[in-house]
Amino acid sequence: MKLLKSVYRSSSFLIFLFIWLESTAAPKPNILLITADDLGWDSLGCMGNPLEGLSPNLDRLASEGLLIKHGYVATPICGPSRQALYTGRFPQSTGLMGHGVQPPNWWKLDRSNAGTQSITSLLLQDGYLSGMIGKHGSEWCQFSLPPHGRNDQTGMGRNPEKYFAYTRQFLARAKEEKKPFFLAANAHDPHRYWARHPDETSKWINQMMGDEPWERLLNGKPYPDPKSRFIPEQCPVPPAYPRVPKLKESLATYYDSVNRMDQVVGGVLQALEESGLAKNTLVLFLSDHGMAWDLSKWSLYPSGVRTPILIRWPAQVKAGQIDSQSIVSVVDIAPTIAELCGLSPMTKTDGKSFSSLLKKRQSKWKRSSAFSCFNYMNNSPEIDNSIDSFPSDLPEKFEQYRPSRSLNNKDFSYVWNGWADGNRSLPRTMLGEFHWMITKLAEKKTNSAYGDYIERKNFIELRTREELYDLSKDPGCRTNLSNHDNHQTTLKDFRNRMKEVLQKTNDHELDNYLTFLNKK
Ligand SMILES: [Ca+2]
Repeated sequence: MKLLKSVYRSSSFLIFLFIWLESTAAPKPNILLITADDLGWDSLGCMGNPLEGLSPNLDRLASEGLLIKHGYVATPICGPSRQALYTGRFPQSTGLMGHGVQPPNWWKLDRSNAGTQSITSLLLQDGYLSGMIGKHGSEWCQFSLPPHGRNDQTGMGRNPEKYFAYTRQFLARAKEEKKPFFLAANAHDPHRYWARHPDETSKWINQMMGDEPWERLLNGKPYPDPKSRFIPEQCPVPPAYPRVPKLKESLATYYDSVNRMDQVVGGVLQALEESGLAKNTLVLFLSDHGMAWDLSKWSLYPSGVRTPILIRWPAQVKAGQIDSQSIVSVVDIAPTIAELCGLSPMTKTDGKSFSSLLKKRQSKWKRSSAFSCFNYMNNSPEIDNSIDSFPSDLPEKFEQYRPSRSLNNKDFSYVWNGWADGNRSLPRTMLGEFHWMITKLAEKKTNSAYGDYIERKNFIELRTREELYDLSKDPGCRTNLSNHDNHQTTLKDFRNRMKEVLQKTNDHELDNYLTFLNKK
């Protein structure tokens, strides 16, 4: 009897303890995920860009939390990069590798993406109020509220007022429903066409806005012009490109778009501030990949895949932290959010939680390099139906298929271009404004300022099978060291690591990579 009484007493105590712990447990954090579209990693003041007034809102955000300087996306084009962000999986794992028909038939023959989770759906199932404004993310993403992404709703993703208004409305609803929230606010700047760029025509705007009526501002556009008007001569040129006036003119319009993206972020943050929910809201900012020029977008150098990751969470993360050492991959973000929000660990992810980086500087985080890849821009139904199974010579059969794989860290960039044979070219869809500009400029060979333009033009089109760059000496990735005697140990190390990643993710290019290595 005594024993029974004691058992009864201890279970009552446990139940009481459980209820008490439940009621005093820290409230779940809110998540505000903000993304830029086609933003170069070095195009923010907090990342060292010297252009005055370029990104005041993001610079402030960085100073109020933790700035991780070496973040890397999974692939340098919109759709699959965002899929990787939300699912925590690389493109070869989900089959969502480009735009158009997804996944391709040949991928589905021996792989499946069943069981792929997205952080947005997991949070929704956990009781979060979830929503999205701007560019949509992933077919696995589900939200409490319909995505607020139409061009008339967001002013083509470039109207700060519209982002402010929707965020305010969304946060009011979260407060009313007394739910933690997840909101993805995705700016379309600085995606082309850039502000005041000659290609930013009313014809293009009308085309983008479609047939439905839309609100025209005084400038005749659905979005305001940026507050900035940067002077071309003062515009810094990223290290991959020559510092010539023609390029600076174009870059000034890019930087103006960066400034307007910063205003969009400012609007979203202002709405958060006014809601009174900022303290327990984890704000996370990153870009989906680099600037829309050749050697950046569509490329696997840091200019294509590196991004700063800004994290502010006043309740848990100390302000003023800068982490210049840690390497974080975009596939690490979803598992990190899952952990911080108290969800079960994601089961299918290719990443891992970096929550230890948020709480203490001396963390156990270990990632020596980040993997990224490129497969193709667009897969069409005709092409998809004409290819039965994955052939090792797919680049010959499908002009869009240009498989590249890379490993990046703060010291080196290693790239393998499985398609490059010295003759085969990148398709037109992967050749941007810079390529066409230098093609024109290269005609004026007499001008010594244009230097090695012809050589660069050929390199942009053809690349080479294997590349290795020492970023401390060569941040613009211009001197390929893969054949240099004194870099063979580094090269070997990267090859081994690459082999491991391709094996671990069951990459369809693994056999081609092994064949390449065997010939070495
Ligand atoms: Ca993009």
